[in-house]
Amino acid sequence: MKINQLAALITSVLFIPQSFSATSKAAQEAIDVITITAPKISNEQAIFAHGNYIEPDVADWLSTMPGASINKNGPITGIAQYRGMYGSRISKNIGGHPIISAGPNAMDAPLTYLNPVMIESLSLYRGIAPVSSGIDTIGGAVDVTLKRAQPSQEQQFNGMYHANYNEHNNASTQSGNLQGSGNNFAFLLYANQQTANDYEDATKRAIRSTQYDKQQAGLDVRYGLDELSLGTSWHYSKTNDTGTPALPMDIDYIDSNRLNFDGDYATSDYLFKWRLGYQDATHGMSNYKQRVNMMPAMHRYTTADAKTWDYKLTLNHQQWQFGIEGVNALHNADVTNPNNGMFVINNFNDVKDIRHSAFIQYTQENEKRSYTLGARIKHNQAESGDVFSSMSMMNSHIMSLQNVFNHQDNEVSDTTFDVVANSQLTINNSWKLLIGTGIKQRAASYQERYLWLPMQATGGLADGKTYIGDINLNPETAYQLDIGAHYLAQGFSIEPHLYYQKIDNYIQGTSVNVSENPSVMMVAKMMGDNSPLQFSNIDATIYGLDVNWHAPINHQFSLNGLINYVRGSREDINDNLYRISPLNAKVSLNYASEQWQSQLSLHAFNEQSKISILNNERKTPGYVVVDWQVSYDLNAHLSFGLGVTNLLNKLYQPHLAGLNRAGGNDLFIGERISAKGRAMFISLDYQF
Ligand SMILES: [Cu+2]
Repeated sequence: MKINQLAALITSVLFIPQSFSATSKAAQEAIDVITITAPKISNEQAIFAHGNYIEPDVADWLSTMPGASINKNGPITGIAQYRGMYGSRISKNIGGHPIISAGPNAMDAPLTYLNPVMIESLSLYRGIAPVSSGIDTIGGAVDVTLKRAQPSQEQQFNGMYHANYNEHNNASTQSGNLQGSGNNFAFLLYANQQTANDYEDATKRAIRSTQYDKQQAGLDVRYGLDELSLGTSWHYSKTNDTGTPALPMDIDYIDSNRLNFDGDYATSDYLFKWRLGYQDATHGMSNYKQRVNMMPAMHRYTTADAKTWDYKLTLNHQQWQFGIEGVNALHNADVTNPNNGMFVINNFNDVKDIRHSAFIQYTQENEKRSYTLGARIKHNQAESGDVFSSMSMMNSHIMSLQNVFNHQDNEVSDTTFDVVANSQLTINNSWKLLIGTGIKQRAASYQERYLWLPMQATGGLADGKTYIGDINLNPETAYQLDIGAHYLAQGFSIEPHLYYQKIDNYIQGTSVNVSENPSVMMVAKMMGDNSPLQFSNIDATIYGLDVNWHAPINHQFSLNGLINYVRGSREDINDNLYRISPLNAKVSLNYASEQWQSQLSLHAFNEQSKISILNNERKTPGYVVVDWQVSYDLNAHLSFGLGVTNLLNKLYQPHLAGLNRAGGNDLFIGERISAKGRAMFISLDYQF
């Protein structure tokens, strides 16, 4: 394989439905999947979007996919947003497993456990995700296929090394992997290191709390013979001193180990797959180590941990897929003050979030049409241990909240379900019609239920509001419709999708009622928020449009682009949903020859004036960013890259980046976080 097919810089997004195995191929046909394939590009596949090894946060790859964007709370803390939904509403399937964040503010959001070198491909289900794609897919599903060892009869040995350096903030990445196989066994070993200093915006203001330092390593061992394959893997991830300026604290450390056992057994008629996973993550964060905090009495250090078991078993037979899947997570988080040994708050204590599910999916296809029907039933169970705060001794309101929480029945369970129908209709040689509809449910997250003291531990909302939970929240129910058309002729293609969904019991903050909750109000005031919010069931509507297109110019040049529009509104009060991506469009000019590849891209964002008043959200103006990159393949082993991001050195504030919360910054507290000014990087790829 030529190295330009392996080029680290340019990867592709395919419109073709992805096939995961021979037997499950049929089951994928009616479903529209967009895939970013990390290393391999074959020439007949059109390039529709780009992922790259330069971004330290894999979540940033999503900005090249129609309908997707990223809520950015820090340089390596990106939360996936798809068509106006984000956080636990979007399922992330990573190598067959969910990854559960240890941090109650998702500083270790699932995609932060990845790095480019460990990824085979990143896919997004466009439209309404099939029930097979995850337990909770109300907002969509991201599916990450990890690189795995490839067992073979004959002996093989190969590997790769990637390095890049960015002069702007001294950012560097070094990663590599080694793979060996023979006698039906194989191993894959990888390691990755990413570090950077704080960056500066286009006016040379230093943006404090944007440094990062992350190391990852892993081993995958696999056996494969005839119908059977068996594998086990271990992933280690360690983050130190990493900023999250949009959140009330920064990452002091995140330390995690994941173990996985899996296997496939395939006969001519059946495909049986199983996955068993375990994750143990601990995480410390502070509001004084990496940002200036002049009030020692207000210094806080939070230690959080999560231990998670998960399983998934599936059986494919002809057009049918059956599966059972579940996750069992245990969460703790304690807040302390390093200057006061007596101070403690059990933010979350012994919180269990247990979800079991079973699904069935049927796919039928012929030349004219194909469709997929599926249903999943889910049992959601949650409970919490007793909580305590040292402040309750001095404060009757905190004592009251603590007593009420500890004396109520904290164990709840809900049965929820998803049903989905997706279909593709071939109209003629050029046109296809895609229609999807579904009803999806999601039970509340543990933060939404068990946040007993008004705090900002909200799964990364980063709105600066203090929240309180509600144990008895009803599950959300979304009624979804997606209509798309795909046109392809003479290499030109375009695929617009219109979507609409109405969500009953959408879980969202609403104003705390003072007469019902006087203690919440008093404690929130003490914490500096005069209008705290409580997670509540409201009704909401989300609709929009996304389009992607590709146009070849000649053998070397091509154009491709995206348009994304989403609108979300609350139905309980006259307000918009919070942190919704503004209207944006992206156009890229691509060049590819034997040894050279280049891409010039322009991403234009409209102002966002549809903001959530209740969440104190502020408008942002529009802007245009231009990026350019080039790579050169010296031979089949060695390749070099060079690029400039924000080429025009434009000062801009992405709407989804949030507001600065880090003291000692060149930005005021509460000012929108500016993006990085012009930055140049170089990269090197070697493979053998
Ligand atoms: Cu954290």
